[in-house]
Amino acid sequence: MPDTIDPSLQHAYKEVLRRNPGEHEFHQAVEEVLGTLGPVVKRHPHYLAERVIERLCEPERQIIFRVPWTDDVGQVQINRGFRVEYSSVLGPYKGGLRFHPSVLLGTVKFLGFEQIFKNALTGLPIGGGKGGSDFDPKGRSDTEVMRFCQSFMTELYRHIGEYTDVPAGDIGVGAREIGYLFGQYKRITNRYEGGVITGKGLAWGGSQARTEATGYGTVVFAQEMAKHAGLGFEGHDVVVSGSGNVAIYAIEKVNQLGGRVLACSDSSGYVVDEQGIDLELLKEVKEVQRGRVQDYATARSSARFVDGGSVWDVPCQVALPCATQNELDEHAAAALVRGGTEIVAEGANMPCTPAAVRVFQQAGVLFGPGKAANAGGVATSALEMQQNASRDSWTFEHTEERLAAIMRRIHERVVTTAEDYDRPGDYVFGANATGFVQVADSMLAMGVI
Ligand code: NDP
Ligand code: 2IT
Repeated sequence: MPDTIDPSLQHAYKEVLRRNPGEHEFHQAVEEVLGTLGPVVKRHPHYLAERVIERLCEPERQIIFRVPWTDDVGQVQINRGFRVEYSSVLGPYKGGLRFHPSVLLGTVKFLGFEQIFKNALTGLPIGGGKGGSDFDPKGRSDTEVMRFCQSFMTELYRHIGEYTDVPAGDIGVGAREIGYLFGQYKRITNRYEGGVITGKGLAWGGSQARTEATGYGTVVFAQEMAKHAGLGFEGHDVVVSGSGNVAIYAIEKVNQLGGRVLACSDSSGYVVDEQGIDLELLKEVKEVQRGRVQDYATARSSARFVDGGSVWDVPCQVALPCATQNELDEHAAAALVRGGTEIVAEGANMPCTPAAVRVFQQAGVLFGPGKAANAGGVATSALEMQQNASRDSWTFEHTEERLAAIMRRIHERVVTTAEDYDRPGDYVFGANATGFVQVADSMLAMGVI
């Protein structure tokens, strides 16, 4: 039993291990949250008596289904689809879909568990859920992706709805996939129910600034962390991992705020560009050509590609992990500390291992966990739902201002809770405790659910 978990919560954690064998990422996400809740249940012992934590560790509903489809050469392919409807206490289940060959039930459960507390932090009426498939869109034609998405939605449509469960994108699911998914939902149900899915195109019910929201929000959160600690942001060297949706718009916002992004990556390696990443070129390579960061380096003389290396070897003041879970371990964290990193904000979900987080905290590096730092994506999804419900569409400026205000408010809530428990600067504690208390109190108000 990990000694990070307060004795009063160890039984709940043991049950999670027993009931969910082999789901290491889910165990890790639960351990991380339970590991911080000791002082909270000491102050509010009725959470223990009412078994709120045991209830929250068990998803409300888990859906697993077969996704058969035919590829371009006529071969039948079979994938597995998931939707974990984790908690609807604050609103309809809300969270993205991930299409990646590594996706297992435990992956979706870890992401759904995180999503409950993240969504609570946004202050908007959204519950927590997540879904996806072990389908790999890489190397597939548009028609294959379309057939896969249509088959996936042919099962999923019966479980979702504007007041029930509202999916969106995540790794491997962007505007193209959302279009195919929404098209099939509309066709099966004969309803133009815009609020059933978010991340839609701007011409058909999408929100301005949703594409940018996660990356922008992460950088706004990092800037708030810097301000709170009396540090600057302008002129800072920044390293971003990944080169997908979150990474690209994190880079864009760093540039707008006067920082310089020296490196970014994908699963094959990383690029360093001493002139700073050329965002237009990166967007062309990744968003238009669906290429690799190596192609970026080939097209730019100031850049070099490092095959298979760790992007965290590049010294920087601000590190923004924006790729995937457990991509930054304690060795990478130690390299960053040696290189002078002052702030780490997680654009991805759970990208830093628990050992890496300990290295940062022991070294006095400010560490913003994903639940708080990357909440701007789902928050703007909730703004998309608002616009759909009111048959309205806001300007980019208005939507971005709402996003920034939400990120500042999350920062304030997290900092206030941490101070209230005499743990100033502990963003991990602040985020978990704030999200948990809101969800727990709401659950208790609704009885034994
Ligand atoms: P994308 O699919 O757009 O991009 C993912 C990026 O991460 C790619 O560069 C990809 O490289 C890299 N990556 C993925 N898996 C691995 C891996 N196993 N090892 C190394 N690199 C990897 O996804 P997003 O940008 O949308 O998502 C990135 C992270 O942000 C995820 O953790 C997601 O859960 C989180 N997130 C996303 C939100 C959103 O709104 N999209 C909101 C909040 C969090 P490659 O192309 O080589 O696979
Ligand atoms: O992890 C996340 O918060 C997302 N992938 C976004 C979810 C959403 O519903 O916009």
